[in-house]
Amino acid sequence: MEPFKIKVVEPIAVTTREQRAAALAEAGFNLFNVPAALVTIDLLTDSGTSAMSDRQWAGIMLGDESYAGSRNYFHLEGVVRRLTTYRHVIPTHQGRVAENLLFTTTVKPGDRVPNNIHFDTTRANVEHNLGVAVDCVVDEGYDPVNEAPFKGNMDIAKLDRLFAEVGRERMPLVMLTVTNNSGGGQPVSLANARATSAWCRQHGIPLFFDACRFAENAYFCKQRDPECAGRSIEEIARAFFALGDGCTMSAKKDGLVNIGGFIATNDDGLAQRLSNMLILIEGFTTYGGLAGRDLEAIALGLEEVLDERYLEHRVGQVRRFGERLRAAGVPIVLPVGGHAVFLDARRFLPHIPQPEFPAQALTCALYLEGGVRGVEIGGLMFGKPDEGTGEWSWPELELVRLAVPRRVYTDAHLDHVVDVCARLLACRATIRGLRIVQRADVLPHFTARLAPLGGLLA
Ligand code: P71
Repeated sequence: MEPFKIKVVEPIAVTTREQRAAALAEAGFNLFNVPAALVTIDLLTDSGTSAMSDRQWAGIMLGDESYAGSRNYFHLEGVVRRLTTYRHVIPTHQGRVAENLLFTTTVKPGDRVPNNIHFDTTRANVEHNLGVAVDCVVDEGYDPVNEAPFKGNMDIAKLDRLFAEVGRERMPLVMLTVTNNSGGGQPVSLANARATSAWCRQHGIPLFFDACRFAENAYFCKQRDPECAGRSIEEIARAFFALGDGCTMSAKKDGLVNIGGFIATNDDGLAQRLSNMLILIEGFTTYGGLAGRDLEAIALGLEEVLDERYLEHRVGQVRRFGERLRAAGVPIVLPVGGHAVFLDARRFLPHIPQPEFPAQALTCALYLEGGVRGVEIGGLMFGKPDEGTGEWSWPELELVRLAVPRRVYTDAHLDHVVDVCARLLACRATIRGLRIVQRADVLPHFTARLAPLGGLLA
């Protein structure tokens, strides 16, 4: 059962199919353009959508809004130092700013940045600095039916190959994303983090964690790795962080807040450069684009998220959601990750070829059928035309992510989503693909407009 009771409630939208059909057309078949007031169950993201605790709301009232040296900053600094072992704690208003700071201060044109799998904002920030983002996850990370326990692991042989190709001078840092969002929210094992760290040390390359979901990753380690079984979540998390030179973090995930992030590191010179850049784009070093009250909520959220009863419920709810989908015959990525269930659109809609955006078509169908909003992680997000030839390259995976906000929905809400998926499965032959009408070059999925090629969506 939920290890909390519900103190504040918010009504959810009830819409008709006609309203949803009109909203989809208006939105250019892009769910980012649909007003939240027309969404019944919003699984677009687990980012910034958490319900805060009464303790966090009380903390909000203790916000110290001084420009410099807010007491909430020192609270956050203390919590992050203890958790991560990193000395320098630089707040940002969300994760991608931490990425922007990191890559603008470390990446030169032509540099390679390996990661298990870059999340889209991470990749975009590397590329914005004219670097090349290289995904080096183990092969099973791309196999949606392989039930290996740590499918987020880095493939050290892929790091070796990249190094042999470009050398130390072209590799300013290595990133490791825990859990591996774009690969299905799959965890990285402590042994793999250790091996990645040893590789980095051996080659003199800094290792940074993308720590968005570090607590969920630690919980998986505790469950699946005998080495971690007897340790607290905090101990496991600290063991990870201690292997690196720093981390970027969107606190909108495991910080259990609606806005916030930070970058932390032990590198004094880098911290200085990051701080200078922070002042240019975000604000002074003790608030980084946030209000004092936000810093307090993050400090408290980072403590709450380490509670094993919370994590057991959190990860368990997502797992049960996946199990019920699986029982209904819906093809999903296995094993179920920590923050989301990923529908495998290739198997759900085998009749739609990748250039017709099967995962985006499924995302639209889920909304039309039941007011459920997921997000496409496939050809719309990661496919792109070659600058010269115009020929498209496509990602390996065509997924629809149903991300579960923390402490927001009950299992009954998720049962509705399972029903919607089952109904669509029964009529899947009527779902047809989409074509692009309008597309931006950077992070195209946010603003793209599409049109249906017929069938259910037309
Ligand atoms: C997620 C998000 C947020 C998002 C992004 C794009 C479309 C929809 C929602 C953000 C992450 C992340 C990882 C591993 C960095 C960021 C950026 N994820 N790394 O999964 O998952 O953090 O949003 O605070 O800038 O829905 P930010």
